[in-house]
Amino acid sequence: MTEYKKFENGFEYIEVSNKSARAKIALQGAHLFHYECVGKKPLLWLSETSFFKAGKAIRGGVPICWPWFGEHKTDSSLPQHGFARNFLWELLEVNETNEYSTEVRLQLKSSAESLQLWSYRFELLLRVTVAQTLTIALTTKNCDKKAFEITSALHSYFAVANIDNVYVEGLDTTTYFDALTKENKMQRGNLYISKEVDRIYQKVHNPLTLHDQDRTVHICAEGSSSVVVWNPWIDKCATMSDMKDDAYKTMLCIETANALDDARMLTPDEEHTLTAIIS
Ligand code: TA6
Repeated sequence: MTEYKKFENGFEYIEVSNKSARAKIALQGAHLFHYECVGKKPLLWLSETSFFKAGKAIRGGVPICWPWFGEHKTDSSLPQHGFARNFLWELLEVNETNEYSTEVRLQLKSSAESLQLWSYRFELLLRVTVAQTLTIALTTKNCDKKAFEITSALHSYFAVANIDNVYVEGLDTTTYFDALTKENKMQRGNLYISKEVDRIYQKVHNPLTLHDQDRTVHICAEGSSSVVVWNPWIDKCATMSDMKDDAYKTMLCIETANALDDARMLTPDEEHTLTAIIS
């Protein structure tokens, strides 16, 4: 079943439910902000104090960072994480494949507004498959006459029971850029979170496993060899207007990305798909 809904302030989203799972996707940013399998806890974390208003990304779920990840390389006045998450996308199709799987397709095309921010013509297609496994596929098409480079991320916020009892398996011996110290380091063993973590792991070619207190979440990627792991911890969390002070305890971002050296160059008419497969 698919329902078209609005918050009181007119913020539009669609709610998809089938025999496997239920999901909510805002038209702004094609932003998946809820996903839960039947009989299980929500998979994605959503801030209790998130804004749901035009032009401000929802805090939680899976924001789409595109066509740059983080701060713009040369113009810090441009929005952090690009503009795709702040623009209104077009709902193309909801395909109820069967009772257990639904595919939602949303599109964002370059416009006079986007060309103000980034001077390339493009088409973005997001496909979200709501089933026992959640699949999120972001396809970029270069519709311009010149090549362009993108960095991007499916900035997934995962709900965890208690950050103190969590670890991420699968990053052992990979190198990462520590955005806090601006240093390159190597991961030794599993990743535990006991302070602010803001890391871009490079050359990751294997699935990751998020070990939560009472569940494990498997994260596979296609079209990506970089992973961002972020938890704001106490001090940074306290500075964020759309996160409660203790929110850091129940969330962890593990982001399927094309970041840093994993940036992607697209020639005219070329396409690239960044996919996260979460189960
Ligand atoms: O993905 C990690 C990160 O780049 C952090 O540095 C932090 O800024 C986070 O994204 C959230 O960014 P946002 O712009 O959504 O507040």
